[in-house]
Amino acid sequence: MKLTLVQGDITEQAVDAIVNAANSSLLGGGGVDGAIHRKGGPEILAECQALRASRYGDGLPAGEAVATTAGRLPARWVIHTVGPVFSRSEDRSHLLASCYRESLKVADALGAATVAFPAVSTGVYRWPMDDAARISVTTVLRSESNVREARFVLFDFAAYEIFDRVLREIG
Ligand code: AR6
Repeated sequence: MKLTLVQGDITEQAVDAIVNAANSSLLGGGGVDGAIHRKGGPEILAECQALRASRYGDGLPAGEAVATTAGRLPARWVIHTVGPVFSRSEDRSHLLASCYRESLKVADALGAATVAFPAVSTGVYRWPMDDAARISVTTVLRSESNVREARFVLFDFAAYEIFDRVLREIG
């Protein structure tokens, strides 16, 4: 698997699947989640509501992932994953790593060859970017997957620089 980095907006990526940093409700929110639902249109929310009614009555747990249509976005699918809220008193890094592993499993099941990831948990959920970059890059590099390209899409240049440095150190 090739790991690439770009600075940009994940909703504009022409890949097979983009990953959403969702919350357990699957019913939308701010940040990446808000942008995906706004630009992708109501079809995404309709599928999320159906998933709540069928498989996830109590919500999607942190660390898990599930796919829907991408509606009007250039991608074919949105893979919704729920990152952990950062905590100084409890190590939740296994849950953050799980978001990337489970998203890649869902991508494999879909037959997606190209997948774009945001920096899950680094916005509203307050995970420090440097630590998140380390966990995310390590997990993706170690994952067994048929995905050809895993693309990290960093919203601002500061985040891009951090991922770039971590990738040089680890990759
Ligand atoms: N493209 C790429 N990255 C983005 C974009 C975008 N369009 N918009 C923001 N980011 P966040 P979380 C970056 O808050 O921390 C929502 O309300 C952003 O700069 O979207 O996992 C959900 O419904 C940050 O680095 O996700 C949940 O309630 C990163 O994406 C909660 O936020 C993630 O920030 C999830 O919080």
